[in-house]
Amino acid sequence: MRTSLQRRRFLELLGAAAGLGAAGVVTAPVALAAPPASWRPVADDVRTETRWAWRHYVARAFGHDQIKPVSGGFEEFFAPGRPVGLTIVEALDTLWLMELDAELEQGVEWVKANLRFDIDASFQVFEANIRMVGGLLSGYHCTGEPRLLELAADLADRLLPAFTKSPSGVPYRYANLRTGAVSGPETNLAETGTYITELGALSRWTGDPKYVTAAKRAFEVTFAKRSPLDLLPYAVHAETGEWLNRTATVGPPADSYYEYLWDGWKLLGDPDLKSWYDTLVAGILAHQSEVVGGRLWFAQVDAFTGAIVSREQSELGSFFAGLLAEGGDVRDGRRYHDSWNVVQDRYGVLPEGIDYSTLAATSKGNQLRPEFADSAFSLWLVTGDELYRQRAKKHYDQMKRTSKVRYGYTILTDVTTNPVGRGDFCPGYWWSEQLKYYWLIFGDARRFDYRDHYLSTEGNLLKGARR
Ligand code: DMJ
Repeated sequence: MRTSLQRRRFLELLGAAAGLGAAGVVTAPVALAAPPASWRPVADDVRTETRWAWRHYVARAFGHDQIKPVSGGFEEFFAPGRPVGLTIVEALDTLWLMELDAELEQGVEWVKANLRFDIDASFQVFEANIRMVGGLLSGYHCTGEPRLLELAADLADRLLPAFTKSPSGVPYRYANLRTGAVSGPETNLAETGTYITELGALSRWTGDPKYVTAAKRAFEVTFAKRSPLDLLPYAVHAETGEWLNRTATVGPPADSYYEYLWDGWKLLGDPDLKSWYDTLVAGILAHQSEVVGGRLWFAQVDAFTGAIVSREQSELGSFFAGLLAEGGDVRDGRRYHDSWNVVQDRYGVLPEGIDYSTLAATSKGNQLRPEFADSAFSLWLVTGDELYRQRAKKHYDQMKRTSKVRYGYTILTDVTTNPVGRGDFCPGYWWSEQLKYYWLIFGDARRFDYRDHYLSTEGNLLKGARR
């Protein structure tokens, strides 16, 4: 049986096929479109794989940050010997969306019984925010469990000294969760500007503006120092707010800075954020885009002269295709995704880095990355084009073929060899990102509002849960 979403799209296609324009006016006769194929079995398979991997995680690594799915061991992400159940927190909203309610309950019970943040260790503020604060908030948004919100606020309070102790307002990279000591003043754009949606949601849900105010200040300071080309170098000093280099990139460690300008506008409706996004993305399109062999790429350039300094492109940059489309530039979003699709076809699994002038792999591993599926999902939502489901399916099939091991899914050390080289760990974001994107793009998830939602850079659902 076709799902309701597919049915809606089919009716839209019928409208197009019947030549009905926007106001129902007959335009031109076209051939009747075939109904879209059912993707339900693929969605069911994603759910089965999720449950299978969860059971191994519970059996071998429950409460630890990440499973080592080859050996069956585990490891912590933030601080050695200090687990915070990262995988559980990252998985909460994914389990809820998939209606894996028994597994979700296991996770929520673990969090309520065990998770405490009075830890004498320095946590990376950016990662703690997008993964833990975001994971707890999305868990709260989906389940309504108040303890998840309390824990998110407690952790955010322990991270806030990174902002409030900074003379410039650009956050330090690390904060000690117990003492509030901060460190790591040499930072970058992603670690400066990837807070506004988690902290904005927290401000809304707690009624305390201190979180969103801190996040916005970091944007203000850096945006004000943009180059005359409207570009930003990626390295910045937290204490002075001065740039530490001249190179602009859309990849790491800048990527989610741009994403959160758009996302902050989308979730919070702050027009400053949209205006800053528009200015900076216009600068990027004017000075960083380059077409090679008919394919669109984004060079690393000197932010002050526009001179190209590198044609190396990180796999993480592929998120930018979806962002462009969400931000209204569907044409360039499609073109950039097409470019990455050529790389996916060449290697099967995207390597971490390529030189886009030759498509040679400059970094041959793959850290079980979600970005290509993320932007396929965004483009599908914006355009309704089945092409993006087909690309996401290829991404999923290749992941199953190469990364599935005895106790779960693992990173790859070399995608260019046959067989591929494998590492031994499953990053937390895998639970929050690609599993969710696959589920939402192939299924017709009853608990997800396809028209009005917000998914963070880590795939955390902060708006759009249908409870
Ligand atoms: C995730 O933690 C987030 O997507 C982040 O913005 C950067 N990339 C990793 C996954 O690759």
